Amino acid sequence: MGFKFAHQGLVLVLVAASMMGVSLASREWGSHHRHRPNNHTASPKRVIVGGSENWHFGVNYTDWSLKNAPFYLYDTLVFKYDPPSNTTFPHSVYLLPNMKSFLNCDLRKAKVIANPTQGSGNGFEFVLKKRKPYYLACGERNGFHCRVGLMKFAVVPMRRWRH
Ligand SMILES: *[C@@H]1O[C@H](CO)[C@@H](O)[C@H](O)[C@H]1NC(C)=O
Ligand SMILES: *[C@@H]1O[C@H](CO)[C@@H](O)[C@H](O)[C@H]1NC(C)=O
Ligand SMILES: *[C@@H]1O[C@H](CO)[C@@H](O)[C@H](O)[C@H]1NC(C)=O
Ligand SMILES: [Cu+2]
Repeated sequence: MGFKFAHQGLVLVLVAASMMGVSLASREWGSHHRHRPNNHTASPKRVIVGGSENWHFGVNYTDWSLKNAPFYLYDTLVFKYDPPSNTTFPHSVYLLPNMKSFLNCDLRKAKVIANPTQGSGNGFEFVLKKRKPYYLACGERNGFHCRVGLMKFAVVPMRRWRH
């Protein structure tokens, strides 16, 4: 009972950090992951967003990002989705400017980084080049995929120390 409660508390902290961008200073962010065995000498990884689910409506990508954290600088996120020629529900990838637009799925100032055709084949690759929060979402149906389809997540790449 007590353990389960404590565990849920930790999950809530992680979710809060992810959803709200709480204290995104790397020191704080890193501390949330101190219990994980980070391999700082590993080379950048190429991560398929959603794993075998790829990028589609209804997958909880916040949950996915928490389970796949931490991400490091120069890691590559790969977004895979069917092109409009092969699906009636195309997707896309937008970069949202800040936490508020992310929480509201407000696309007005968002930047398209991959249009509906760019996720086919080997997928669209996005390299995390800066130490800043990246707010990513599907932009289809004016934010409906983001809001209702849970197609959004935030990542803050950490520095990978070299020894
Ligand atoms: C860390 O990653 C490097 C490169 O992938 C690997 O050679 C090394 O064995 C890993 N170390 C640990 C402790 O997992
Ligand atoms: C998505 O996952 C997060 C983190 O596990 C969780 O807090 C949230 O409630 C989930 N959202 C839905 C709609 O299931
Ligand atoms: C579209 O679907 C067809 C038939 O399933 C498949 O052969 C083709 O490779 C698909 N094209 C793309 C771009 O995914
Ligand atoms: Cu979508």
